Amino acid sequence: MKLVLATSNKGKVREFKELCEAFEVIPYTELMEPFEIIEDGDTFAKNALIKARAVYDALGEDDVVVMADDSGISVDALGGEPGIYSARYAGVGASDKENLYKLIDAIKEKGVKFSGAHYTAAIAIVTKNKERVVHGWMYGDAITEARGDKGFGYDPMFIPKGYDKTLGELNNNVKKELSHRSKALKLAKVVLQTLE
Ligand code: ITT
Repeated sequence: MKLVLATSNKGKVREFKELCEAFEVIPYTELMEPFEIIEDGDTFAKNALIKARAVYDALGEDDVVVMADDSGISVDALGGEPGIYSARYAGVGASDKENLYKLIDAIKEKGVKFSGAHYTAAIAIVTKNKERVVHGWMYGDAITEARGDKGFGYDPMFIPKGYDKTLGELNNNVKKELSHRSKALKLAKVVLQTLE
């Protein structure tokens, strides 16, 4: 069984590989030219399914399992923004840095130094006969400065609950243990076992 990951985000690929040591995950970008997928769903789950289905169809093989991750950060002081728009918060094609500093500025504009926040990950699994979506969440605070360079995306401004450092500063093992992605992936592994 070939397990293909429908993402072109290098940070996600690195984390999936670390979290899936027992089996091989192949990013679809190693099998074909990456192509644009319009993520026009109104939930993380719908967008994860859109990505997984698009790559499954493009591969055109029956005996393949495709997994996709749609994720983002939701900040309480901003009414849950950017949420599903996290990747394009500073505009379509914005870099991780541009998104990060736009979010820092948006929180500062509310007149606070930090806000409760959480990450969500929806992982979709698509095979010839089945489609499933599982979720994971990580809670903590979004702060108004960037600290550290570990992780990716919004990690330098996110302090997980129970810690006093950002995911940019903490050892990678902390994120591996606590993250929205690792929690969703634990459930995804259960789904994968039912396919075998
Ligand atoms: P693919 O669609 O190709 O998977 P993407 O980066 O566009 O890549 P999403 O649409 O799911 O993926 O957007 C996720 C956004 O949320 C993106 O800006 C990430 O930087 C951010 N994000 C998601 N998980 C994160 C994490 O674990 N740490 C930091 N930022 C994260």
